[in-house]
Amino acid sequence: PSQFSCDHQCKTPESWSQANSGCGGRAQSPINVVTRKALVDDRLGPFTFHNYQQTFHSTIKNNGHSVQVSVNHVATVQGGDLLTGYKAVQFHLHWGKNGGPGSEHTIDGEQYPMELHIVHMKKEYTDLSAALKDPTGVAVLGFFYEESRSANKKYDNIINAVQKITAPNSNTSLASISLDQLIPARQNLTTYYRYKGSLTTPGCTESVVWTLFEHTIPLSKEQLQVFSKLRFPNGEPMVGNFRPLQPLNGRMVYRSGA
Ligand code: SG4
Ligand code: ZN
Repeated sequence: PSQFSCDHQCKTPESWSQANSGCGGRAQSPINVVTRKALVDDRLGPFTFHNYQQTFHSTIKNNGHSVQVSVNHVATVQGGDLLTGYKAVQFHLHWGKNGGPGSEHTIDGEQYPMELHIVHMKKEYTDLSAALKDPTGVAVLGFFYEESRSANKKYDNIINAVQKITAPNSNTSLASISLDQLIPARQNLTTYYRYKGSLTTPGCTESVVWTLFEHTIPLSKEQLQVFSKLRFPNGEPMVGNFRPLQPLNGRMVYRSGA
């Protein structure tokens, strides 16, 4: 079944597990990271990114749950104790209402206004459904946003495009975008948290190696508020598209040694 096969049977995240047994698993995402309980692990070294600087042409769409951009060229991440290389598939965001709390993960109970997920799969796979059968088949890099006084120019093209896709299932082209324009500079990517979890939407498959970077991405209040203009398929404003926190159930969260 497709990951959103339960759209009709289970309207709220609390009832997802009724139609999607995966969503009732023991290693679900998102979680609250308690930083003083995170185990510092020296194996969590720096990442190597390939082709993150490369610009590509893509489409940005309101897919009914989020804003999503597919990655149309081969960009990979390795290192950071990922064991193998993973290639970027797409990125999407989770946010709150008018710039209010909206991230999926929280750090010591703090919920940020927005969270970026760059979804990757192991290089050997050609589609995500195959990767989702592998307990470490998917690697999601998660980044938090913080409200800043000035606008973040690197997000101008995305923010402009978002204003054109407020209607559900609409899309528009992005002439030139790179993954690097989205994320902090390399030297700010050495501190991060790592744990094993799941997709945060049905079927909530437990095949995700999660990395959450400590360094935040600045966006102005005006830029954050643009996302609240988007609409869900039912006509309601697309706000609060984050899943509630899930229990750790004894899982360990690791912190990079750097
Ligand atoms: C969002 O709804 C994305 O739009 C989905 O992408 C994504 O599903 C889903 O979140 C779960 O991903 O990183 N938050 S998450 O765990 O990437 C997948 C699509 O609908 C499979 C393709
Ligand atoms: Zn996500």
